[in-house]
Amino acid sequence: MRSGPAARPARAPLAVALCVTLLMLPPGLCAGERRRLACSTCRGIVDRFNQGLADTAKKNFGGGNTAWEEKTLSKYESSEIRLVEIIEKLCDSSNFECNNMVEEYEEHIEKWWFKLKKKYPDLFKWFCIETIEVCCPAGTYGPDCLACHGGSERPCHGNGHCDGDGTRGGDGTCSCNKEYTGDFCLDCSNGYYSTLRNETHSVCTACHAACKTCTGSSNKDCQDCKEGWIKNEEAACVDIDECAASPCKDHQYCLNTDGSFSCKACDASCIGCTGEGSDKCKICASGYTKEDERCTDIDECNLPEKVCMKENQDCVNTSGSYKCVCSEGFEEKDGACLQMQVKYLPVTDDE
Ligand SMILES: *[C@@H]1O[C@H](CO)[C@@H](O)[C@H](O)[C@H]1NC(C)=O
Ligand SMILES: *[C@@H]1O[C@H](CO)[C@@H](O)[C@H](O)[C@H]1NC(C)=O
Ligand SMILES: [Ca+2]
Repeated sequence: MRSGPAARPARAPLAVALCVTLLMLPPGLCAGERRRLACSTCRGIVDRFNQGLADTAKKNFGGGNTAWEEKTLSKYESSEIRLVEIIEKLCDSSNFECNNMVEEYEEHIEKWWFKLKKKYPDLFKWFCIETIEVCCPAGTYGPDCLACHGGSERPCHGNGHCDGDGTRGGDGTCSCNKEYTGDFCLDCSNGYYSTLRNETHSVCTACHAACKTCTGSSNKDCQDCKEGWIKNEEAACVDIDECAASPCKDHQYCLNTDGSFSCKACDASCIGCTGEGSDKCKICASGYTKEDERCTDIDECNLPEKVCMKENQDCVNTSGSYKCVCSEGFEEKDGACLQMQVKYLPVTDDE
């Protein structure tokens, strides 16, 4: 049904020029983008309009309902004052597209407010779709609101998004959800198999982690194994133990995982290891010694033979080594630990 003046918005030449030069898009595509934008602008205006209706619904009329109030309330309800209040808040001042659209079509909104809103209560439908023709009904797209691929009832069979859906832009083609593929989002993507398929519905479910492609849910239903998996005697895809081939460096150990593996650094106390921690060392690193199956730090400061030989020098045990430092009150000078010189400020006594 068509109602009201149905003039198409005039394509502003400036906007088209901007679109072509700034976005570097072919003019055809650009017009489609502009039509999509126009619809979302219109949708925004209608949302704000409805918000404005809600915000002004009880305006100035708290408390009891006297006869006077009821009369005035119903007068305000469809008054020009209320309409103006709502229209004032339809766009943020910085929103050029919105302000432009409201300015261009304000008469339509007024006409709807005073004459048509009882007959056409859905402002979005009346204004955006049927009157200024910047949007389409859900499930349709393009200048003539054609049905999306897969039909307007369930565009893309409910398994994807129809390009331009609900706008005067787009081309109606489907971008399918990751599980689905094909022009109509009925086929299963690689890694998914069909669990339901009839004329109108298609449901695809993820294969087992081991499969690249499959016909069912288990690792025996794989057509091809995913990388990192291999077919065994029972034709099931199973994890490859990459670690069996010792792929890691000398200071690393290998960790096998489902479908993959990784190389991890050995503990600092090890030279070579078979796993995480100081209890998995092949050999202990220098400064460490095996103690209860673990490579533990040697306390060089506690060896029978003194390691820090200089006078006034203390030994400090560190992980994998030790340090020789001057004792408190002594400082390093020319390779020796000398008593610290306490410096006194010269005292001036001028009296
Ligand atoms: C197709 O499957 C869906 C989902 O199970 C079902 O609702 C629908 O009735 C089926 N249609 C036909 C034609 O069998
Ligand atoms: C110092 O030596 C002891 C051995 O008695 C050791 O347990 C400790 O962890 C070592 N290292 C440090 C940094 O304290
Ligand atoms: Ca593996």
